[in-house]
Amino acid sequence: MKSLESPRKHGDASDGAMAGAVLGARLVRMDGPAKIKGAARYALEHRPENLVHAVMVQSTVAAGRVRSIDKAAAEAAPGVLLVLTADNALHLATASDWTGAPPPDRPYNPLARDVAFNGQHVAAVVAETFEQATEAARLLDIAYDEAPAIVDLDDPAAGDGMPIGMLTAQWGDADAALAAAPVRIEAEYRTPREYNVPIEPHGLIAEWHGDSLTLREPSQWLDGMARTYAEWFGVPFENVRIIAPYIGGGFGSKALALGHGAVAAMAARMLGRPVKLAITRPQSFTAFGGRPATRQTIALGATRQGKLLSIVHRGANETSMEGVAVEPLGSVTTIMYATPNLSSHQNVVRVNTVRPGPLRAPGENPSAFGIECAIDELACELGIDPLEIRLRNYAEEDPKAGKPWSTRRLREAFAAGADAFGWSRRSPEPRSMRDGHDLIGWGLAAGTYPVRRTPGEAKVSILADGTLEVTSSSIDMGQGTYTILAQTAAEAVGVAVENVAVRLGDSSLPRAPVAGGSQLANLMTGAVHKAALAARDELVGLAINDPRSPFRTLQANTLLVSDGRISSPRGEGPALPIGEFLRRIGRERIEVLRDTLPEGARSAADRYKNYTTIATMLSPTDGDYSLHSWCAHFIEVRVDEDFGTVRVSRVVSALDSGRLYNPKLAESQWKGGIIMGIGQALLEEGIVDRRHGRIVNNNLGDYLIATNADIPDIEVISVGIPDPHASVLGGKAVGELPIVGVAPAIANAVYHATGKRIRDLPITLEKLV
Ligand code: MCN
Ligand code: MOS
Repeated sequence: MKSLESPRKHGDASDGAMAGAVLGARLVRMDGPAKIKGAARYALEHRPENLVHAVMVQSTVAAGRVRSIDKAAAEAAPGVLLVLTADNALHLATASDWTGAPPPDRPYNPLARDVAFNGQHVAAVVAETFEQATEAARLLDIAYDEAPAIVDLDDPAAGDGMPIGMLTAQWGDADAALAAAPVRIEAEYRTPREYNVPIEPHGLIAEWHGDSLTLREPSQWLDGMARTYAEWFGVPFENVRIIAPYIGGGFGSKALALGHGAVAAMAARMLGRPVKLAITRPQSFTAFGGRPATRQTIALGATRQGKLLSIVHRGANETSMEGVAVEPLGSVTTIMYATPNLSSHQNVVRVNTVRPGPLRAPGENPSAFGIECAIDELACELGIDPLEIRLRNYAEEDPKAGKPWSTRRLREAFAAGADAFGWSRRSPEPRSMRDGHDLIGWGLAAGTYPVRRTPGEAKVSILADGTLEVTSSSIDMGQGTYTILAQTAAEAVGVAVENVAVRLGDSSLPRAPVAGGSQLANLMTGAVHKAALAARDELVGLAINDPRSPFRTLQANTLLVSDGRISSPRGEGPALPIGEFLRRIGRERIEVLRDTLPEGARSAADRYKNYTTIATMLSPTDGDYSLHSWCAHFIEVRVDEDFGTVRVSRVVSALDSGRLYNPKLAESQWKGGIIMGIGQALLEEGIVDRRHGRIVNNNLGDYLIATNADIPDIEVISVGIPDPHASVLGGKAVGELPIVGVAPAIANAVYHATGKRIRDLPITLEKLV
């Protein structure tokens, strides 16, 4: 049995697994059995010798200054080794951000003196046990000079914010066209603060050996986070190793190194012992930010036949006092429909909150909530079917970039979804479909997510026992990376997928870019494919040329590799298992490292930049085409007429993610995203205590996410075709696409059921009764 950190065997490969090609087969997740059995060890489950425990202490005011921290009682408490505050923290350097822009030359202190939000880290306590550290943290006596805070987007003191010029989009004369349009609608749409809440909370174990730092920390981007730690502590990048073979979800929140990580590494350095620091669930609402609250106004001008003449869009999202986090609210608005006139602007508004971060489909998600509700409102205004109005305004090319789509199977998605859902049986009037006490509503919305591209690197080894090993510092937080990379290598070399071991989640392995922006599957299958083909070529070359090869006498110019055997395409001579061949020629292994960097961009500096920043990431419109995934959600709700409770009773979604490397896993991604979308539509909302700017529902008991009982059967239909412009193997983005459009489909269904238009999420019963 190999180490559990390199899951090797596929589980039950039923479900048509072996039917057809290996890549594209419905294999179960190869990391599944270790997780189900509890054999998979997550970062915080490790117990290095001499381990000590750190806990974070967070501010209880939203603005002002830490006047004093009396540490005496805490320092005297049993087991306490160190009490860290802004005053005795190690001097760290500010690290560059993820774009790689040079950082300001000033120190970085993860512990605050000046408080910019409630829940900001102000101190940490390290003790022999977690309980001792927790108890001592309670003994810290912290006094604040409290200042007035801006609690949220609606605070009168917040103002309109500042414009983000980069996000302005305009063509034609949107205001004039709107004023002249025969039909106009205008409304404001809002989404609240939403949180990532992955089931595996954040935290790490940090350990120094001399100037080398080893971290066990869940991460969506080992190389990017390693760069940040290296810059903070002024050590070479190669000295930082992050290990995370298993990750319990991230949804965007584990892409960047965070303040608590700096604190743990700092404490480990000061004490010369490994430090474990676990962020508690309540702290995870302020140790990093989720999706910021947003508001947008959308005005649509149209002909009486429902043809759009103008879109005027103004959006704003909240950001923190110190950072600028942008949730691009025009990302769907500007490309979903054909319109001769458009103007879209966005502001960010500073409030006293932790800096918001990415949460599954940042931008596209709230953007679609606005435009996909608005188009529904226009359809209702005009008495046109919501599906029909979307087809009348179908964008045949990218209206913003003026480039052709590489593939856009949205028409096919509408058709397949409508057919499976039975959309033609919808009675158009609101409140016209009911079942006893339940008002029934059918709603529709479309979604999209861009295809981003960054080069990747992978190593494929053919071992003496005939098995393959794929290694990469990319990660699997549940998406299925282990499995699809095994499938890719198996198919390219010609061995059974059961004979492929994949090692991921260690920054000492070949480099990989961020598992964010739904790009990893396409990038890493591309890199593994290239390395695997090269490994196979080397194998065949040896079989043809090596003096000890039994194939040498055939004088063939090529050989077949399939089912783990080498043979002649003409059927002459032996069919030799790969392992036996390697033994005969006395080779231990064939090892091939390949990357997909462009020619001439392989210098050490280029590689460093590519893997540790997003500077080299191509946008969906770099090149001749505009690259996006697309989807259409058809959703049925049942609203209890007396109580206003909303149940989602049926979901049919048709999605275009291009070619699927593993339909079972892609469908699981899609269903997961739709489930998150249901939670977003009906439940999720960070509630701010207006007196202290504190998130009051900072736990999974009060911050509601969808549970099994909230989720009906979900039918997902793939309408994608291979897209050669999007990626080496023809796939497009999968992970974030499905959440886009779910909330507006539900809001539209609720309107159809009740005649009430709810434009601010979540759609709770008090808004309906
Ligand atoms: N896939 C496929 N065919 C394709 C593309 C993808 O079969 N053409 C499948 C594969 O199983 C692949 C998965 O879909 O592993 C996701 O691929 P991709 O869309 O490239 O997304 P990433 O691997 O880059 O994963 C990140 C993405 C993001 S950005 C968020 S946010 C998110 C998401 O994945 N967070 C997740 N899905 C998540 N799923 C889980 N379980 N946990 C999270 O935290
Ligand atoms: Mo995903 S929010 O891009 O990690």
